[in-house]
Amino acid sequence: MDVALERCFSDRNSFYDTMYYSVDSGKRIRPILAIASYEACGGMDIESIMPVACGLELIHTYSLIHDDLPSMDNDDFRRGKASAHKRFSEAVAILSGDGLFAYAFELISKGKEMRDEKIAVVHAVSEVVGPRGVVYGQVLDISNGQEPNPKTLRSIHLNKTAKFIAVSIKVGAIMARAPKDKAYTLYQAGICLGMLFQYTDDILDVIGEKHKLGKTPGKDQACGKITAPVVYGIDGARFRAMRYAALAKQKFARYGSQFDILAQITDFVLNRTY
Ligand code: GRG
Repeated sequence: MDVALERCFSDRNSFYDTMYYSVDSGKRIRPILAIASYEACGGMDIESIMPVACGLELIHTYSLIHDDLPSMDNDDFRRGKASAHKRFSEAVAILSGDGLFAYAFELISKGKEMRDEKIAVVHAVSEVVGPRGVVYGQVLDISNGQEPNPKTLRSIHLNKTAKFIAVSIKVGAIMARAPKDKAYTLYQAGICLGMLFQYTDDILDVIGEKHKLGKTPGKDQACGKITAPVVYGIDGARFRAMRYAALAKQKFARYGSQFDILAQITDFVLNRTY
């Protein structure tokens, strides 16, 4: 994955180096999910899913750059190093995010083969990262004065994180030409995995270590965020995380042992320390 991403940024103008600074490192969960789902759905041509997988990582990186900006979460540390606005400037960080967002769709849509599938991927991804997904989730996340209750929490987690993780799995199914109902069920499994992902993110913000996380823990509490530990307590959050993991695995298991890898990724997310 890292090599494929590196290739997307080599031999281009110097701004690609600036953008690559933020892309370099990270867990690569979203592209890994796309590839795992593609292969589990019977996809055989890794070259066809790779640009889609890279595009997902670029969109995710864009969201991290903008999330760290002083006007958003104001975080100086990301992926174990200075965040983009600290390393460059706020203006360059904003432009890096903008550049990555556009470049992602260029990569996804490039080439004459599999036009219909690529259009479906562009549609599915743009739907969940926009005002009915990540952007909306971020608006909720930075809004003050909301009631810290289960409903608000679910809405933030679902939009900010879960839909994007779910679509990463769905696009693997689309590129493998899986039946629509299978892609839909996998998306639902991905929602459970995505909720689990944000639960563990919230928990790690309380109990995680900076050198492992590569980002600053304790930010949620400092910013008065509505998180799973705030709403349910640490033990309640852990319990619910386990329930989401079990639900996700149950849905993956429906499609047989080819999907074991997605169950294993679910366990990794449940037990992660970074
Ligand atoms: C339109 C995509 C888009 C963004 C604009 C700034 C913004 C709106 C949204 C921020 C969304 C955000 C940062 C959600 C948090 C999701 C999350 C848990 C991020 C951490 O992901 P990891 O742990 O990070 O996968 P690494 O560094 O490992 O890739």
